[in-house]
Amino acid sequence: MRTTRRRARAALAATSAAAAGALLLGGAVLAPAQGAEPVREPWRDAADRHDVTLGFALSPGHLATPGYRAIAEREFNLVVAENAMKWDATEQTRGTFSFGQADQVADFAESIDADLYGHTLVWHSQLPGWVTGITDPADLRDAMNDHIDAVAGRYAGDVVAWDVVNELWNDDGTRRDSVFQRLLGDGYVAEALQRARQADPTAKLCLNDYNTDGINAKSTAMYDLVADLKADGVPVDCVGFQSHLVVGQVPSTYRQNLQRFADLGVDVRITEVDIRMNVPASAANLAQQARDYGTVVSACLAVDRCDGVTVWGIDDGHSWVPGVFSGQGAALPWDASYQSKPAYTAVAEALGAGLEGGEPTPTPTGEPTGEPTGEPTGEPTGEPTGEPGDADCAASWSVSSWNTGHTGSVTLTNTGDTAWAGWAMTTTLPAGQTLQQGWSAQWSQSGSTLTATNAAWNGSVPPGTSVQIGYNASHTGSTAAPAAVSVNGAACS
Ligand code: G2I
Repeated sequence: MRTTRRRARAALAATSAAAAGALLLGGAVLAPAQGAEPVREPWRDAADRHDVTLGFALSPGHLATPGYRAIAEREFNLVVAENAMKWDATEQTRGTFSFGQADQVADFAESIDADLYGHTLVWHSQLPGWVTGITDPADLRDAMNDHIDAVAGRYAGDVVAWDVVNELWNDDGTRRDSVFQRLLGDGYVAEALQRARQADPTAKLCLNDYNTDGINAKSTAMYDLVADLKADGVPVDCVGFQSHLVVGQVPSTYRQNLQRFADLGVDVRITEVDIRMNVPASAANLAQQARDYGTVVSACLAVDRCDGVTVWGIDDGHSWVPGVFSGQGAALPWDASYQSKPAYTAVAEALGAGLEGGEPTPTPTGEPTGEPTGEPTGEPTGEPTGEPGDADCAASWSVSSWNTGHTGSVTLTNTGDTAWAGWAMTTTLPAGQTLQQGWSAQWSQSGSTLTATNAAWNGSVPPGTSVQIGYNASHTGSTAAPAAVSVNGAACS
């Protein structure tokens, strides 16, 4: 075991010295880098107020680049190794462990007083050939146990959570083929979790996957497994949702999915978010990407057991996306020159980050929305109000309920030809429903009228794009979705 200490996150509400020190580098303000933009409070300081962590995937070699390093030091209070703690990086030869890069990641996390997140112990990918070549189950079990003992044991006490098993599912919810699945069967997941608990009794132990972000066959398979593991007393503390997303496609059930896992009694985390698009990036896609990042962060903040959000990298110049998805990229909140993108501001605003030395939660420069007032803002729709045939919006409303409450997920789509420069949605809640809390908008209820006005970061909605918002409500029996929805006074289809 190394001797570094775990960061006491809740005790660190104050602005970090590292963050303040990183503001200036060579006389230039680095984050955000565009001179006309206000300088935001660091993400990590705003995140501390919510008792969540904002993380990034670190490849330690990039720290030699000043622009990268300054953002890393300023914005994040959690660090995960992008590759350095994987099996091929730590045990390329059986029984011979190399922790050089992994230690650099751990040391950097400690140097900025950030949590260290462990990724990953058991995964079908980035496995050395000697592991995939094993044919005897007992031999593989020994190899897996020894690997977990060595890697989790080395960082025991330092790592707040481990992705113990990564990507165990196919998209249809069946088990993914791997040497572990083939030789050890379904039980390898429980075995790995139990071994990890022995190796590091204090780290939370997680299962992590992609395409499990909304409610679907794959996430339901994960859900059922976690329920079974907990029923059997197997140590599973958390589930990671990678959220490698496509612009404009945050699943409508995103928050609801996080909540159902939280309700099972595990913590959740967005572990690897990036939001890709065709490149070169259009302004419309960058704006949609900002809304999507805001939706992701807001969803986490709306779920009590969500520990935080990790971005899979910092800048578009160091991202796995272009190498795997031809013609796509621009998936991260900073561009390849370390200039902040609209997504950076959206995350800051979702966290309630204020201006440095100034106002809390300001309206971003360049956004035409102004303060949401409950009234339609800016140029409304160009259409008269109220006629269903004149609608230039579409609304989809889904409700997921339990005994006394329900969650509503709402997608509002601009079906007109003109961008919404701010929006206000109104509807009538069925009798007995009372708003408790909402996200990605400012929500209020007066009598049975429910209103949601845009947040500062999602007011601008170009034609053909959508915003996703949601809320929790109590109910006295009826969990029906509202019958009719209006945006800026026009009835939606
Ligand atoms: O694929 C995206 C992520 C999906 N979830 C699990 C994550 O661990 C995974 O991360 C990516 C890294 O971002 C890439 O950097 O995992 C890839 C491997 O599956 C990483 O790519 C590998 C390249 O394939 C190797 O050729 C290269 O040697 O990165 C290695 C180190 O640069």
